[in-house]
Amino acid sequence: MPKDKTILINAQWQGGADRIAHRGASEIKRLYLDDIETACVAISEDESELALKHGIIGCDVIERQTKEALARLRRENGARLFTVGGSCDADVASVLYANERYQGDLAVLWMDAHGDCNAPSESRTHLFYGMPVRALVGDCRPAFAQIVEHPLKPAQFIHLGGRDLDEAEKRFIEENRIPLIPARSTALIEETVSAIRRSGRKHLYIHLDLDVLDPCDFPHTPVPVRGGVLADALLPLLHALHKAFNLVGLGLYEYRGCGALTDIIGRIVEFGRRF
Ligand SMILES: [Mn+2]
Repeated sequence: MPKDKTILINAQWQGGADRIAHRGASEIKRLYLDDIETACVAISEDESELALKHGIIGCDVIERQTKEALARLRRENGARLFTVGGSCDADVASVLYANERYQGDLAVLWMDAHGDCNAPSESRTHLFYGMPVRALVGDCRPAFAQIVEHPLKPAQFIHLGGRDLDEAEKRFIEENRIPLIPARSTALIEETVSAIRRSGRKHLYIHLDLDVLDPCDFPHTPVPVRGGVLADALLPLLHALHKAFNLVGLGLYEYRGCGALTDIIGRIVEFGRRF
């Protein structure tokens, strides 16, 4: 029998080459998830492992950790998962696992101020946290060729809240007709539900980069961008999506620890534990 829910701590930080995301994941584990069994991915803290390869900073260590995270998720065999990161790229393993488990019948809602969809050749920074969507669709080859055995299709993605996109990212989103829902849509829930419905997929995975939120409401993230989703709109959206779809995964990323409990993280984690 599969375990119903896997809670994975994946503090991978190498995608942003900044250990701030590692500390953020550890803080969420310590302050919000100390009373519950979690699976932890072993993450290197060695800053000498950030060599550039295949256009990706830290390619080797990121590949190794992603493989380990995926193997761990397969062993845990949860029907649903709640992952706490880490930088956005830590979600590659979790999305791959969900897509594998539900045999491609999966829509991925990518909630993020950024596109996260540069190919290695398009990226100016070569930081992998700007590339996870392209890794998932198999566009980071030769990197990840052995890990992404069954790439997702761009049509599985819906983007929400993107407002700081590079030109190459805008092109990728347009050419693949990926729906891009504005953070301040006056019909945020309806627009999101209908975009996911149009994908034709039955299962839903939500990638939640905290920088999708407006920095006035939530500033504790490494790369804040003005004009985000209002904190009061986030939980109603998550609950509405849970009601409308078969929610099988949630990933929470890019927390810059502030050393104290916050209401919004508390509510997201509570949702992640319960859905
Ligand atoms: Mn991101």
